[in-house]
Amino acid sequence: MSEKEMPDMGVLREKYLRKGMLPTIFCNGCGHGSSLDYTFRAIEELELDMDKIVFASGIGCSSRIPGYINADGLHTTHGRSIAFATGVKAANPELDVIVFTGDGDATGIGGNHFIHAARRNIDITVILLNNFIYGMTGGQVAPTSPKGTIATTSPHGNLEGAFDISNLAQALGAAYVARWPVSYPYQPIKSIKEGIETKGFSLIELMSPCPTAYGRRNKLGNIQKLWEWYDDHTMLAEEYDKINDYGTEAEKAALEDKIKIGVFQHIKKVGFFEAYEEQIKNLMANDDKKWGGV
Ligand SMILES: Cc1ncc(C[n+]2csc(CCOP(=O)(O)OP(=O)(O)O)c2C)c(N)n1
Ligand SMILES: [Mg+2]
Repeated sequence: MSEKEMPDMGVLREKYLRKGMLPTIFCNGCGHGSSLDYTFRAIEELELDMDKIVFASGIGCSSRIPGYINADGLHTTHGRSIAFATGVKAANPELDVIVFTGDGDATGIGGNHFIHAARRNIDITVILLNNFIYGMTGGQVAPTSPKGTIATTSPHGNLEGAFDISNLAQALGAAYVARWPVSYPYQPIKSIKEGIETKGFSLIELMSPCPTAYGRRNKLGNIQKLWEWYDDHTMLAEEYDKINDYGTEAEKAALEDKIKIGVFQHIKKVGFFEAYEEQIKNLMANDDKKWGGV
């Protein structure tokens, strides 16, 4: 995977976990712990200084993650992690700011913060753990829950269409957008690394199984079944797009059942704070034109 010999996960957990916070609140089979491992691995491979990273999160099982990392972190209010992260980056653009958020946190109550941070190309990395449900509060339907989902608030099946957050981020011009199930061990690590290294707004959406609040009610309570569901319901972007362009009508219709995965967007563009610093520099250099003639 990398040129450098990597220590195994046990060594990385020893190095990066905040031991006093253990055990985690995660249920058996929850994918959120894998996302934490993948992040440790990405940080190790990039040889980042933990004193120069700040983690931020909102509320939810996924949002508990910064508490388990031995680095500075902000565990904020539901849906507001991106607003806090923006503030941290504004105060000190030297820091790498990494947000852990849930699908409910980022697409429901925090939807507008997400939209405008992506649109403004704020230089933060958002790791969004999508388990298709409000996990922490016991399984209410989320904006990401697939049609037909059985949840405490949709006991007869969800009638709404699911929110494709990666698609939205692309439309907003985010610099980096990728989606992977946590059952893929290598690609999430690579995407987290690329996301951190990309200037501007990065979204890494990780499909993270929730056997307790989502799986149990949807006949996918056994973790193996959830992983098989991921296998059956995901398709690599290249293949998906080919079918979408050249497939038969029947093949195209079958895409309705598939979630596209892969790296969707990787653009070189100036991040918001970089542009801001540049503007200040120019204004200082042209003091007489400071107000732009206004
Ligand atoms: C303002 C506010 N509204 C509602 C809640 C209740 N609440 C806590 S976590 C949560 C949902 C979290 O879901 P998600 O972000 O998907 O994270 P998960 O637990 O699934 O990882 C909700 C609605 C809250 N804490 N604060
Ligand atoms: Mg969730």
